[in-house]
Amino acid sequence: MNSNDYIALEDQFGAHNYHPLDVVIESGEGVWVFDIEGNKYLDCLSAYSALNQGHVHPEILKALVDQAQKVTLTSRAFRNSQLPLLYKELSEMTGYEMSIPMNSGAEAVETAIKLVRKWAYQVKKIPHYQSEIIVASGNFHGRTVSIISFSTEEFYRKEFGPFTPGFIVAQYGDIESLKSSITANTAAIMLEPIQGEAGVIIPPNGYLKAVKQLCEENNILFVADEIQTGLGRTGKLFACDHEAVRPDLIIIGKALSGGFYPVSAVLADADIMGLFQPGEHGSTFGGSPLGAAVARAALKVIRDENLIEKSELMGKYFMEHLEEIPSKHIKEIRGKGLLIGVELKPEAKGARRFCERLKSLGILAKETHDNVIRFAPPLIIEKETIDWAMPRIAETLMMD
Ligand code: IF1
Repeated sequence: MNSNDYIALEDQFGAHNYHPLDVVIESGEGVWVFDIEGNKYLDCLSAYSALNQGHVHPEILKALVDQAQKVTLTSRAFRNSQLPLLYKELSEMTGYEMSIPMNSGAEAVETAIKLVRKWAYQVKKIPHYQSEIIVASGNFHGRTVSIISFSTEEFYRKEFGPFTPGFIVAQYGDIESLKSSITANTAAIMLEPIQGEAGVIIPPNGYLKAVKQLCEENNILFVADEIQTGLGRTGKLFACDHEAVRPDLIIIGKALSGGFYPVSAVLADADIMGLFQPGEHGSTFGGSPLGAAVARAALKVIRDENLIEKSELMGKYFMEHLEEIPSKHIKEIRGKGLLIGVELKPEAKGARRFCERLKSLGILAKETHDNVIRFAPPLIIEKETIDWAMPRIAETLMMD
């Protein structure tokens, strides 16, 4: 079977909820992936930052195989010997007293919403069921019905209603808009410190600090969705660290497993996380020994290989070289660490054709919101690899 055969199978038997580039990946190693025909590509998407540690990292693979040979799933009806160690290591690494394990990012966001609402009624004493969560325009937090209920992207919501109430949308990056959205029933403000899917949108300097202060003044929880930006992607452990802001809740996922197995979590201190009582929330696979072992190894790789510092250094190097490309199509280059967006002018006729061209030159990147090319390679990327990629990226951006 060649790539076209696989594509035909997918089109016939699979739901058409994606429009992927036509590259059929068969294997991966580090920053590279290989298609059915044996072509080699530099992965500049990293599965939307789930592969910060690179493809098939040998240490995470070993943890997965070793644990899979012992026990994979216990359910939370019983305890297992991996989860407590993950809890402890997460706490030591992040400074949060407690965490709760889930699987997908969306599930962890749902978990944070439930926890915030419980806090609203039990601690803030908001009348039942009046609590409100303020979110940002352009947000992306996942695909569940409650989460799309507060998406501002019509396409993600259209014909999926009725929707979940209790969410108020404020303008992202605009502190005044947040202020005017606060009521006596506001339980939390939830946002991405950098908006990934909206096109690598970085809020004005000082915004996160101002959000945190606003929350403190009004007895509101600050929830940061760091599913995409966390665990080193932006050159700090968390993107909020760039402004020395400590949210009340942090949601992580993606790179928490280095791409092996869906593992997500919500982090908080005991005064908040302690509100969940037995039976009030859970998941069959969340906190499984397999997931916990994989997550422990994934975190260890981030520490042992200094991926946070590498992300900062290589991100700078990548951006500097991008900025040297004299392309008439570029409107703006923005990013932090290795989360980089190249916004093209509307006249460039869309980012998709540039991603297609990059693919033909051996680089996989994905357009977001029509006009932005996102570059987010694994954090293990070396200078030499960026040097290899840059002439190809330049050639692509210089085309007519
Ligand atoms: C898809 C986008 C990225 C996320 C943040 C929660 C979630 C995500 C900040 C949910 C997920 C993904 C999902 C993926 C594409 C992707 C994406 F383009 F759609 F927006 F990364 F930029 N919070 N982001 O970025 O996590 O439930 O998927 O584990 O195909 O939907 P999940």
